[in-house]
Amino acid sequence: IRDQTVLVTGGAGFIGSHLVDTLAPHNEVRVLDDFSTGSRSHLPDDVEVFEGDVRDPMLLQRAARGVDLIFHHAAVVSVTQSVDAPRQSNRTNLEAGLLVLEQARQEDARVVVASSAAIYGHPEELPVSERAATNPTSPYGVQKLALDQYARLYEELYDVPTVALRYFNVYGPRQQGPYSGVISTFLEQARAGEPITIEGDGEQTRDFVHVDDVVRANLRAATTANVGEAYNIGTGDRTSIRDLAETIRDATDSSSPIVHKDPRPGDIRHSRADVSKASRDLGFEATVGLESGIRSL
Ligand code: UD2
Repeated sequence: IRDQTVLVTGGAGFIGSHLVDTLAPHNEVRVLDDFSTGSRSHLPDDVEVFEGDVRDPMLLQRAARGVDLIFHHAAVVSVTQSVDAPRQSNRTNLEAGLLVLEQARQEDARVVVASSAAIYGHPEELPVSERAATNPTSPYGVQKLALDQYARLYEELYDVPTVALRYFNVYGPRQQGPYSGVISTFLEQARAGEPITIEGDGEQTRDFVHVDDVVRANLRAATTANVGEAYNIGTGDRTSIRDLAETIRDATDSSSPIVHKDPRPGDIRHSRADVSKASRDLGFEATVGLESGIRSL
Protein backbone atom coordinates (compact mmCIF):
# COMPACT_ATOMS: atom_id res chain seq x y z
CA ILE A 1 0.00 0.00 0.00
CA ARG A 2 1.07 3.55 -0.81
CA ASP A 3 0.19 7.16 -0.03
CA GLN A 4 -2.12 6.27 2.84
CA THR A 5 -2.35 7.80 6.27
CA VAL A 6 -1.95 4.86 8.59
CA LEU A 7 -2.13 4.42 12.34
CA VAL A 8 -0.39 1.44 13.92
CA THR A 9 -1.35 0.92 17.57
CA GLY A 10 1.36 -1.00 19.36
CA GLY A 11 3.61 0.17 16.53
CA ALA A 12 6.76 0.00 18.66
CA GLY A 13 6.10 -3.60 19.65
CA PHE A 14 7.14 -6.87 18.10
CA ILE A 15 4.71 -7.30 15.20
CA GLY A 16 3.70 -3.63 15.00
CA SER A 17 7.24 -2.35 14.48
CA HIS A 18 7.91 -4.73 11.59
CA LEU A 19 4.72 -3.51 9.97
CA VAL A 20 5.80 0.10 10.50
CA ASP A 21 9.16 -0.63 8.84
CA THR A 22 7.36 -1.89 5.76
CA LEU A 23 4.79 0.92 5.61
CA ALA A 24 6.95 3.92 6.49
CA PRO A 25 8.77 4.42 3.16
CA HIS A 26 5.56 4.83 1.15
CA ASN A 27 2.93 6.08 3.59
CA GLU A 28 2.34 8.63 6.31
CA VAL A 29 2.69 6.45 9.39
CA ARG A 30 1.60 7.23 12.93
CA VAL A 31 2.42 5.06 15.91
CA LEU A 32 0.48 4.96 19.15
CA ASP A 33 2.41 3.14 21.85
CA ASP A 34 2.99 3.43 25.58
CA PHE A 35 6.45 1.85 25.26
CA SER A 36 5.64 -0.53 28.10
CA THR A 37 7.03 -3.44 26.10
CA GLY A 38 7.79 -1.77 22.78
CA SER A 39 10.89 0.26 22.11
CA ARG A 40 11.66 3.57 20.43
CA SER A 41 14.75 2.02 18.91
CA HIS A 42 12.43 -0.10 16.74
CA LEU A 43 10.97 2.95 15.05
CA PRO A 44 12.21 4.70 11.91
CA ASP A 45 12.74 8.48 12.24
CA ASP A 46 9.97 9.60 9.95
CA VAL A 47 6.97 8.28 11.87
CA GLU A 48 4.79 10.44 14.07
CA VAL A 49 4.69 9.06 17.61
CA PHE A 50 1.69 9.40 19.94
CA GLU A 51 3.04 8.23 23.25
CA GLY A 52 0.51 6.96 25.73
CA ASP A 53 -2.20 4.49 26.52
CA VAL A 54 -4.45 3.10 23.81
CA ARG A 55 -7.23 3.21 26.42
CA ASP A 56 -7.03 7.01 26.41
CA PRO A 57 -9.90 8.19 24.17
CA MET A 58 -8.48 11.67 23.62
CA LEU A 59 -5.07 10.38 22.58
CA LEU A 60 -6.61 7.80 20.29
CA GLN A 61 -8.85 10.43 18.74
CA ARG A 62 -5.87 12.65 17.96
CA ALA A 63 -3.82 9.78 16.59
CA ALA A 64 -6.66 8.53 14.38
CA ARG A 65 -7.76 11.88 12.98
CA GLY A 66 -7.92 11.68 9.20
CA VAL A 67 -6.46 8.19 8.86
CA ASP A 68 -7.40 5.81 6.06
CA LEU A 69 -6.31 2.70 7.82
CA ILE A 70 -5.66 1.42 11.35
CA PHE A 71 -3.63 -1.66 12.23
CA HIS A 72 -4.55 -2.48 15.82
CA HIS A 73 -1.67 -4.30 17.48
CA ALA A 74 -1.63 -2.73 20.95
CA ALA A 75 -2.37 -5.43 23.54
CA VAL A 76 -1.38 -7.12 26.75
CA VAL A 77 0.09 -10.18 25.05
CA SER A 78 0.89 -12.20 28.14
CA VAL A 79 -1.62 -14.99 28.68
CA THR A 80 -0.32 -15.37 32.26
CA GLN A 81 -0.87 -11.70 32.99
CA SER A 82 -4.45 -12.02 31.76
CA VAL A 83 -5.01 -14.93 34.14
CA ASP A 84 -3.55 -12.96 37.05
CA ALA A 85 -5.47 -9.75 36.30
CA PRO A 86 -8.39 -10.42 33.93
CA ARG A 87 -10.06 -7.03 34.32
CA GLN A 88 -6.86 -5.12 33.73
CA SER A 89 -6.01 -6.97 30.52
CA ASN A 90 -9.67 -6.71 29.45
CA ARG A 91 -9.41 -2.93 29.51
CA THR A 92 -6.50 -2.98 27.08
CA ASN A 93 -7.37 -5.97 24.94
CA LEU A 94 -11.11 -5.48 24.65
CA GLU A 95 -12.26 -2.04 25.77
CA ALA A 96 -9.46 -0.24 23.96
CA GLY A 97 -10.07 -2.42 20.91
CA LEU A 98 -13.66 -1.26 20.91
CA LEU A 99 -12.48 2.34 21.15
CA VAL A 100 -10.31 1.74 18.09
CA LEU A 101 -13.25 0.32 16.13
CA GLU A 102 -15.41 3.26 17.20
CA GLN A 103 -12.70 5.69 16.11
CA ALA A 104 -12.50 3.96 12.72
CA ARG A 105 -16.25 4.39 12.39
CA GLN A 106 -15.88 8.12 13.00
CA GLU A 107 -13.05 8.42 10.51
CA ASP A 108 -14.38 6.07 7.81
CA ALA A 109 -11.20 4.09 8.17
CA ARG A 110 -10.45 0.43 7.61
CA VAL A 111 -9.26 -1.60 10.60
CA VAL A 112 -7.13 -4.72 10.73
CA VAL A 113 -7.24 -6.22 14.23
CA ALA A 114 -4.82 -8.68 15.80
CA SER A 115 -6.81 -11.71 16.86
CA SER A 116 -5.30 -14.99 18.04
CA ALA A 117 -5.36 -18.75 17.83
CA ALA A 118 -6.04 -18.48 21.57
CA ILE A 119 -9.73 -18.02 20.72
CA TYR A 120 -9.97 -21.72 19.79
CA GLY A 121 -8.69 -23.09 23.10
CA HIS A 122 -8.05 -26.83 22.80
CA PRO A 123 -9.02 -27.46 19.17
CA GLU A 124 -11.36 -30.39 18.55
CA GLU A 125 -9.94 -31.01 15.07
CA LEU A 126 -6.64 -30.25 13.36
CA PRO A 127 -5.83 -28.29 11.37
CA VAL A 128 -8.19 -25.80 12.96
CA SER A 129 -10.38 -23.85 10.56
CA GLU A 130 -12.06 -20.50 11.14
CA ARG A 131 -15.36 -22.34 11.58
CA ALA A 132 -14.07 -24.36 14.53
CA ALA A 133 -15.64 -24.06 17.97
CA THR A 134 -14.20 -21.28 20.10
CA ASN A 135 -13.49 -22.30 23.68
CA PRO A 136 -10.72 -20.04 24.96
CA THR A 137 -8.87 -21.24 28.04
CA SER A 138 -7.70 -17.83 29.27
CA PRO A 139 -9.07 -14.31 29.74
CA TYR A 140 -6.68 -13.32 26.95
CA GLY A 141 -8.45 -15.74 24.61
CA VAL A 142 -11.89 -14.49 25.66
CA GLN A 143 -10.78 -10.89 25.09
CA LYS A 144 -9.37 -11.63 21.63
CA LEU A 145 -12.50 -13.59 20.73
CA ALA A 146 -14.74 -10.68 21.69
CA LEU A 147 -12.55 -8.24 19.76
CA ASP A 148 -12.58 -10.52 16.72
CA GLN A 149 -16.40 -10.69 16.88
CA TYR A 150 -16.76 -6.93 17.40
CA ALA A 151 -14.68 -6.42 14.27
CA ARG A 152 -17.11 -8.58 12.28
CA LEU A 153 -20.07 -6.78 13.84
CA TYR A 154 -18.72 -3.33 13.05
CA GLU A 155 -18.68 -4.32 9.41
CA GLU A 156 -22.20 -5.75 9.58
CA LEU A 157 -23.80 -2.97 11.60
CA TYR A 158 -21.87 0.13 10.55
CA ASP A 159 -20.10 -0.80 7.31
CA VAL A 160 -16.67 -0.30 8.84
CA PRO A 161 -14.29 -2.37 6.68
CA THR A 162 -12.64 -4.70 9.20
CA VAL A 163 -10.47 -7.79 8.99
CA ALA A 164 -9.40 -9.94 11.96
CA LEU A 165 -6.14 -11.88 11.69
CA ARG A 166 -5.93 -14.89 13.99
CA TYR A 167 -2.22 -15.32 14.57
CA PHE A 168 -0.75 -18.68 15.44
CA ASN A 169 2.73 -18.77 17.06
CA VAL A 170 4.52 -15.74 15.65
CA TYR A 171 8.32 -15.48 15.96
CA GLY A 172 11.11 -13.29 14.63
CA PRO A 173 13.50 -10.46 15.44
CA ARG A 174 12.55 -8.12 18.33
CA GLN A 175 10.47 -10.71 20.11
CA GLN A 176 11.85 -10.37 23.60
CA GLY A 177 11.03 -10.15 27.26
CA PRO A 178 9.48 -12.58 29.71
CA TYR A 179 6.41 -13.43 27.57
CA SER A 180 8.26 -13.71 24.34
CA GLY A 181 7.58 -17.22 23.17
CA VAL A 182 9.46 -20.46 23.04
CA ILE A 183 11.70 -19.71 20.03
CA SER A 184 13.33 -16.64 21.54
CA THR A 185 13.62 -18.40 24.91
CA PHE A 186 15.36 -21.43 23.36
CA LEU A 187 17.63 -19.20 21.26
CA GLU A 188 18.75 -17.26 24.33
CA GLN A 189 19.41 -20.47 26.22
CA ALA A 190 21.32 -22.01 23.32
CA ARG A 191 23.48 -18.93 22.81
CA ALA A 192 24.31 -18.71 26.50
CA GLY A 193 25.19 -22.41 26.60
CA GLU A 194 22.51 -22.92 29.24
CA PRO A 195 20.10 -25.86 29.30
CA ILE A 196 17.27 -25.67 26.77
CA THR A 197 14.17 -26.19 28.88
CA ILE A 198 11.35 -28.20 27.37
CA GLU A 199 8.16 -28.00 29.38
CA GLY A 200 6.65 -31.49 29.46
CA ASP A 201 7.56 -34.27 27.03
CA GLY A 202 8.18 -31.97 24.06
CA GLU A 203 5.71 -33.86 21.89
CA GLN A 204 3.31 -30.89 21.87
CA THR A 205 3.21 -29.14 18.49
CA ARG A 206 2.78 -25.60 17.22
CA ASP A 207 2.40 -23.75 13.94
CA PHE A 208 5.25 -21.22 13.95
CA VAL A 209 4.87 -18.33 11.54
CA HIS A 210 7.58 -15.75 10.85
CA VAL A 211 6.79 -12.09 11.51
CA ASP A 212 7.70 -11.17 7.88
CA ASP A 213 4.84 -13.40 6.74
CA VAL A 214 2.56 -11.82 9.34
CA VAL A 215 3.40 -8.39 7.87
CA ARG A 216 2.48 -9.67 4.39
CA ALA A 217 -0.84 -10.94 5.75
CA ASN A 218 -1.54 -7.49 7.20
CA LEU A 219 -0.88 -5.84 3.83
CA ARG A 220 -3.28 -8.24 2.13
CA ALA A 221 -5.90 -7.55 4.81
CA ALA A 222 -5.48 -3.82 4.19
CA THR A 223 -6.71 -4.09 0.62
CA THR A 224 -8.95 -7.14 0.41
CA ALA A 225 -12.57 -6.81 -0.67
CA ASN A 226 -13.39 -9.56 1.83
CA VAL A 227 -14.17 -7.40 4.84
CA GLY A 228 -16.00 -8.48 7.99
CA GLU A 229 -13.98 -11.70 7.87
CA ALA A 230 -11.45 -13.43 10.11
CA TYR A 231 -8.42 -15.38 8.88
CA ASN A 232 -6.05 -17.87 10.41
CA ILE A 233 -2.48 -16.70 9.91
CA GLY A 234 -0.04 -19.58 10.18
CA THR A 235 1.95 -21.84 7.91
CA GLY A 236 -0.30 -24.90 8.05
CA ASP A 237 2.69 -26.93 9.29
CA ARG A 238 3.38 -28.28 12.74
CA THR A 239 6.60 -28.59 14.68
CA SER A 240 7.09 -30.40 17.95
CA ILE A 241 8.80 -28.53 20.76
CA ARG A 242 11.40 -31.29 20.91
CA ASP A 243 12.25 -30.87 17.19
CA LEU A 244 12.35 -27.13 17.72
CA ALA A 245 14.87 -27.52 20.56
CA GLU A 246 17.11 -29.65 18.35
CA THR A 247 16.81 -27.33 15.35
CA ILE A 248 17.80 -24.37 17.49
CA ARG A 249 20.69 -26.19 19.11
CA ASP A 250 22.01 -27.18 15.67
CA ALA A 251 21.47 -23.74 14.12
CA THR A 252 23.45 -22.08 16.91
CA ASP A 253 26.18 -24.78 17.13
CA SER A 254 25.37 -24.85 20.79
CA SER A 255 26.41 -27.55 23.23
CA SER A 256 23.46 -26.79 25.53
CA PRO A 257 21.83 -29.89 26.99
CA ILE A 258 18.12 -30.32 26.32
CA VAL A 259 16.30 -30.83 29.61
CA HIS A 260 12.69 -31.39 30.61
CA LYS A 261 10.70 -29.48 33.21
CA ASP A 262 7.12 -29.88 34.40
CA PRO A 263 4.56 -29.31 31.68
CA ARG A 264 2.87 -25.93 31.70
CA PRO A 265 -0.52 -26.12 33.41
CA GLY A 266 -3.34 -25.90 30.87
CA ASP A 267 -0.89 -26.10 27.94
CA ILE A 268 -2.48 -26.74 24.56
CA ARG A 269 -1.27 -30.03 23.14
CA HIS A 270 -1.46 -29.37 19.42
CA SER A 271 -2.11 -26.28 17.37
CA ARG A 272 -2.03 -26.01 13.59
CA ALA A 273 -3.79 -23.58 11.27
CA ASP A 274 -6.01 -24.50 8.37
CA VAL A 275 -4.78 -21.77 6.08
CA SER A 276 -7.09 -22.41 3.12
CA LYS A 277 -9.35 -19.42 3.76
CA ALA A 278 -6.47 -16.95 3.89
CA SER A 279 -5.03 -18.53 0.78
CA ARG A 280 -8.31 -18.35 -1.12
CA ASP A 281 -9.51 -14.87 -0.04
CA LEU A 282 -6.25 -13.03 0.63
CA GLY A 283 -3.88 -14.91 -1.63
CA PHE A 284 -1.76 -15.29 1.48
CA GLU A 285 0.71 -18.07 1.96
CA ALA A 286 3.56 -18.20 4.44
CA THR A 287 6.92 -18.16 2.68
CA VAL A 288 9.52 -18.37 5.45
CA GLY A 289 10.41 -21.92 6.47
CA LEU A 290 11.14 -22.56 10.14
CA GLU A 291 14.79 -23.53 9.67
CA SER A 292 15.69 -20.51 7.56
CA GLY A 293 13.60 -18.29 9.85
CA ILE A 294 15.59 -19.50 12.84
CA ARG A 295 18.91 -19.25 11.01
CA SER A 296 18.19 -15.63 10.13
CA LEU A 297 17.84 -14.92 13.84
C1 UD2 B 1 0.73 -18.89 22.07
C2 UD2 B 1 0.82 -17.38 22.06
C3 UD2 B 1 -0.14 -16.77 23.04
C4 UD2 B 1 -1.54 -17.30 22.81
C5 UD2 B 1 -1.50 -18.83 22.85
C6 UD2 B 1 -2.86 -19.41 22.52
C7 UD2 B 1 3.14 -16.85 21.53
C8 UD2 B 1 4.44 -16.37 22.05
N1 UD2 B 1 2.17 -16.96 22.45
O1 UD2 B 1 1.13 -19.37 23.31
O2 UD2 B 1 -0.15 -15.37 22.89
O3 UD2 B 1 -2.01 -16.85 21.58
O4 UD2 B 1 -0.59 -19.33 21.87
O5 UD2 B 1 -2.88 -20.76 22.70
O6 UD2 B 1 2.96 -17.10 20.36
N2 UD2 B 1 7.76 -24.08 26.03
C9 UD2 B 1 8.82 -24.85 26.49
N3 UD2 B 1 9.88 -24.22 27.07
C10 UD2 B 1 9.94 -22.85 27.24
C11 UD2 B 1 8.86 -22.07 26.76
C12 UD2 B 1 7.78 -22.73 26.17
O7 UD2 B 1 8.80 -26.07 26.36
O8 UD2 B 1 10.94 -22.35 27.77
C13 UD2 B 1 6.61 -24.77 25.41
C14 UD2 B 1 5.30 -24.43 26.08
O9 UD2 B 1 5.01 -25.26 27.17
C15 UD2 B 1 4.33 -24.66 24.92
C16 UD2 B 1 5.15 -24.28 23.67
O10 UD2 B 1 6.51 -24.30 24.08
O11 UD2 B 1 3.95 -26.00 24.85
C17 UD2 B 1 4.83 -22.91 23.12
O12 UD2 B 1 4.87 -21.96 24.17
P1 UD2 B 1 4.78 -20.37 23.88
O13 UD2 B 1 4.71 -19.70 25.21
O14 UD2 B 1 5.83 -19.94 22.94
O15 UD2 B 1 3.42 -20.21 23.08
P2 UD2 B 1 1.92 -20.74 23.39
O16 UD2 B 1 1.58 -21.65 22.27
O17 UD2 B 1 1.78 -21.21 24.78
